[in-house]
Amino acid sequence: MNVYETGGTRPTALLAGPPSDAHTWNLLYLQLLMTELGWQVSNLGPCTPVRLLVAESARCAPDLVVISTVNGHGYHEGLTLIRSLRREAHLRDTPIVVGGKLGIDGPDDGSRLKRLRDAGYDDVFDGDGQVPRFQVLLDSVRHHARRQASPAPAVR
Ligand code: B12
Repeated sequence: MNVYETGGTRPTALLAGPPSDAHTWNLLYLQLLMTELGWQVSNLGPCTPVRLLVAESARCAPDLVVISTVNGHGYHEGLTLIRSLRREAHLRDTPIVVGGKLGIDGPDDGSRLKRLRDAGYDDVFDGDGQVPRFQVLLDSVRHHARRQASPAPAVR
């Protein structure tokens, strides 16, 4: 069980690029950012097969799964990917987010983002300038995970 206090275990994240996406520096950037913020990050790298993502998340039960994609296939591939992940019992309630450059015509009017959320992402970070909002999400997941990790007070 994770205990996110001094000396305890840090919150954990699985980070991956989807199967078609060969870009790497986006993943390294996020890995460094999250590590600096106190997370323990397992970076599965670019072009991560869905089977590997499913198997690794079963093995390490992360507090958060982060999908980063910049090659422009993010909307379409992101939909297929989240449907596959949410079919797995162990990933039904895990926070999963996607971000990067999701399309090829810039951030959209919101309708594609809504489809991604409706399909199962907890949040979507499309386009530049999303990192501050992502940090808020990280804080919120960390607090939630810490509450779950704390034993309930004894009732007398
Ligand atoms: C280097 C590069 C490549 C290299 C990648 C090498 C490697 N091993 O990484 C190579 C040559 C392989 C490549 C290939 C392609 N690329 Co390229 N590539 C780039 C380039 C020049 C730099 C990317 C980079 O490293 N940036 C540095 C990192 C740190 O920044 P970043 O990726 O933008 O990530 C930031 C944000 O997006 C954000 N972010 C990313 N993910 C997430 C997730 C979350 C949760 C959050 C909050 C934020 C976030 O945070 C990061 C820091 O700010 C960009 C153009 C550019 N100047 O950005 C094009 C670019 C990404 N490529 C592009 C394209 C189209 C391709 C190809 C399809 C080209 C082709 N026709 O073959 C292929 C796709 C290959 C594939 N299978 O994926 C387009 C994508 C278009 C779009 N989405 O609008 C870009 C934007 C170029 C362009 N202007 O058209 N590419």
